Amino acid sequence: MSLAYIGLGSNLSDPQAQIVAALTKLRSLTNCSVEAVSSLYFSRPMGPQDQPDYMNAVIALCTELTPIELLNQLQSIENKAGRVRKDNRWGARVLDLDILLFDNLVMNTERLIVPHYGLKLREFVLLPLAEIAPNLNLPDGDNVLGLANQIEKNGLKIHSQLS
Ligand code: 5RU
Ligand code: CA
Ligand code: CA
Repeated sequence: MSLAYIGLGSNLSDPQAQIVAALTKLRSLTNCSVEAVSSLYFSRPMGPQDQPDYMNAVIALCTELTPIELLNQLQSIENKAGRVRKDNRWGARVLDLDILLFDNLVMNTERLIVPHYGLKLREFVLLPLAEIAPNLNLPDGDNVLGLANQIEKNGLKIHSQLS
């Protein structure tokens, strides 16, 4: 069994409903169990600014899938939510599911980079992660709560609980 941390994001087509629906689908994945769920956060767009505000959350998922099998499942959920990959990289999306961490694994392949390359730079990842795993250390030894306490909040706020 492995423990993966997954980032959820949406800024189109009722973001809150998208995140809640994605959580339901993640709970129903076979050989997976959702171990922890952060609050739902309201966040300003990072990267391109000409897009709606986001909702973001992070969950801990206990799984017997390999990292690539998990990625395939996440992309299938994104696609079923109606995600269309346009040429505007980093533009608005109905659902984005990212593998943030997978045990203490470090991997860098064409399809998958773990830990997620943006993990330490994004308040909408670090704060929800620190909410559910403050004592967690990254593969490089950095502590999640320490990183979260140092990052600029950029207007990030808790929107609601996700049960
Ligand atoms: C550049 C910098 C590009 C940071 C990206 C999200 C980035 C976002 C999200 C919020 C993107 C990738 N902003 N911007 N939440 N994704 N708040 O999930 F994150 S595009
Ligand atoms: Ca992302
Ligand atoms: Ca992604």
